[in-house]
Amino acid sequence: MRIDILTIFPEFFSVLDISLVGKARQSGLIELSVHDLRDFTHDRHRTVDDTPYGGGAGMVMKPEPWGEALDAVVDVETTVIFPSPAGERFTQAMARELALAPHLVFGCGRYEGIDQRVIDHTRGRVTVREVSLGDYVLNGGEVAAMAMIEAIGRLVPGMVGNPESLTEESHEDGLLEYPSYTKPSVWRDHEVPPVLLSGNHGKIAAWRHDQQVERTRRVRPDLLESK
Ligand code: JCH
Repeated sequence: MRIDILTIFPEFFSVLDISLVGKARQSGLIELSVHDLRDFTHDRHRTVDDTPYGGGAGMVMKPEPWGEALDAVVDVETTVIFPSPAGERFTQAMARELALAPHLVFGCGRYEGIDQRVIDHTRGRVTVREVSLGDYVLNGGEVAAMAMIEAIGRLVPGMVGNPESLTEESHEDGLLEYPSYTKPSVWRDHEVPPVLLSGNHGKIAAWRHDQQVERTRRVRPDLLESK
């Protein structure tokens, strides 16, 4: 998979070198390039923003640098993702779907966002998704893009170190995960649930499932409503 990132803060993405995605990059499974949007400006001040039509607070990202940057990286098989607080919600199912794409471009906005014509124009050419990480407001698309790249990158087919548990993880079956424990069996007077030391794999599986259901009912009852 190829990933291109368009941003005015390319240095943000240096952290990807040391994350799980770093391994996928070394193995050649993920080819990641970060592009500075200001390299697609032509004025002395490398301007990327301007005042909003219709008035209001803040600044909006100008369409011209975005048009040129997207022209430079997009081809027919590209999916362009614009992180946005106004997008559809990012989910594990979306991560799975996007992990199968040959080429992703993340358009990371700042200020109050990107001139909407950039998104509409791009949608006329390739697959475009405006995606929200969650119902809270970030200062730009970079942190959202990084979270999505980590969630997608670990699912890319052939990714080494994928545990067998990938299919039974949180949210795949609509339930939260069961709690995990390791040695020592007693720590600061807290015992590991005895069933996990019993060696009875049937009982262990049943207990873990009960824990999943109980935890989901307690902290995420919304996940049970669609079941
Ligand atoms: C972004 C902003 C609109 C502030 C600029 C680009 C994504 N889940 C999620 N939360 N926030 C984002 C996100 C993504 C891209 C950009 N901003 C800042 C945008 C606003 O409207 C009131 C406010 C935020």
